[in-house]
Amino acid sequence: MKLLVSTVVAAFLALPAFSDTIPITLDIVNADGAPDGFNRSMVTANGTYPGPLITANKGDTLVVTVNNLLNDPTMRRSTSLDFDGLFVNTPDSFNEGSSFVTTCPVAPNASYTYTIPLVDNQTGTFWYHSQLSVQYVDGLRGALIVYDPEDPLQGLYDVDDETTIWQVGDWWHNTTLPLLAGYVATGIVPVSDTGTFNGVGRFNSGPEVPFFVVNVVQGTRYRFRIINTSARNVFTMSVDSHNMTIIETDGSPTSPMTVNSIDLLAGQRYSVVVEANQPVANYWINAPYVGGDPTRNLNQNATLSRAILRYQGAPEEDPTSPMSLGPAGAELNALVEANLRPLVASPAPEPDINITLNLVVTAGKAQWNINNVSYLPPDVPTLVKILDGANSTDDFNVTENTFVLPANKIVQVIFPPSVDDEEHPFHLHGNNFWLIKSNSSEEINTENPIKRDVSGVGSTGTIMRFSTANPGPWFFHCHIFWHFQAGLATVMASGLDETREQVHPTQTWTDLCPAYDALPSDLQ
Ligand SMILES: [Cu+2]
Repeated sequence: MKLLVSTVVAAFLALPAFSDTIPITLDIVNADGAPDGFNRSMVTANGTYPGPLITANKGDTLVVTVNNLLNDPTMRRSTSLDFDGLFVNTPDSFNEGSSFVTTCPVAPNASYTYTIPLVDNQTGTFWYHSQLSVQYVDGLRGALIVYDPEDPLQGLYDVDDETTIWQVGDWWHNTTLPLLAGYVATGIVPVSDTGTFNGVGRFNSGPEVPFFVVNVVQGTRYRFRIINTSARNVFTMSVDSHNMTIIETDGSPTSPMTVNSIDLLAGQRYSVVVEANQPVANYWINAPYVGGDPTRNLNQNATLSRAILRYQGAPEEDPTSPMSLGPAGAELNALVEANLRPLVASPAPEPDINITLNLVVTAGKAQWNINNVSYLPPDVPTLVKILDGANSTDDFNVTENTFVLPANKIVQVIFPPSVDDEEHPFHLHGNNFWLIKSNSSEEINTENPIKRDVSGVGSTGTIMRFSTANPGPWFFHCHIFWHFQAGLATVMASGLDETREQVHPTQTWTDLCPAYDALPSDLQ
């Protein structure tokens, strides 16, 4: 045992020699933009939607400085950044960015630096977004890629760079404060105007904004990294006349699996290899979406959600083939999540603790309950309460829906089948989970389940397991941010004593709460 430990320590100490510190500055500013041809004020990082691409290599440390310069009163003025899918070790949990769970938001005209070491050799496709209310709906979202210089699947593709990232997302013409007020008044989740592909989209009767063009060279294999940065919509991705071979699921390498259509719920990511093996031409990349009743928003036209795969040598024009919604009928070979397997198979550990979560909506209201509790953000963040000595469930508000768990255990979360027209993409912060039962199948798989950090909860039921070896208060919520805002969230708070021992926040972090609390409500 002693030998083993010293080997592990030696391997760990060898890492920093190869790791870099990646400094990134994001000015969070209101900027006018027209991703789909409709001009509106947005919340952005550095003025663009999507925000600037963040890249790093395995083992690097991200040092992200956020300067909050927001000044548009129709949207939230404070902000907070979450780095979706990254493992965050307990000592760094205070920099994890979840408003009122691990931090307070950053006030207008203030700055904050999130320092996040990339741990556990984690690599893959991630993204960042505001984690304050539904602020990311206003545009504050961007890709975050962690490259693996020793990728075991590198032999399957030739190109993997800033040109091979596909960000699809839902887009609204109105800003979030009025949209949220409408949701609260009616209980009807806002239906998006548009879907965007790398920040470009079209709506019914809108201007013909040029579709995003993905350039390829015949005979080359591309690793496309697909991210659904939506707050609601499900996107279905396909490329006319081309297959997609999935090799990564939410940052976990998966056994190569070839399909021709992939559904992504909000927050989900996949890497796919596409071989440019067809005649030189233009091909549609189809990215139709669903999210609510389209008759509630007549701007919406999912057929217009697409991009162009353009072979070198092809004319600079739209493909001549029909704008379909992708393969259908006998042609369809769609991803079934339950069929995915990890690249390296290993069984899921047996659970020590079982938790059943029942999701119920209050009819006609913007209110979701989990086990009869609708989550409300506390005034004092969960982590602050833990550092101040919280020891049991009683030390948190009932509406924090916080599950106090021991460290170093395996927790199984069971979502019974739920009847609702939308699948809820449940997302665990700071960690990932074994997907024991996918909503896509009746099969229970403890032998070789995939690990991911967002999976759908719906009509057939879902079972996940996660380890509490990395203690902390980890948000666990629906990634339909309208539902999240309506209370569809819990906090999995593990190892409270261990958290106190390991978390030593900076004074700058400690100062965030009094600064935020002192703000008038229109600046919060
Ligand atoms: Cu939901």
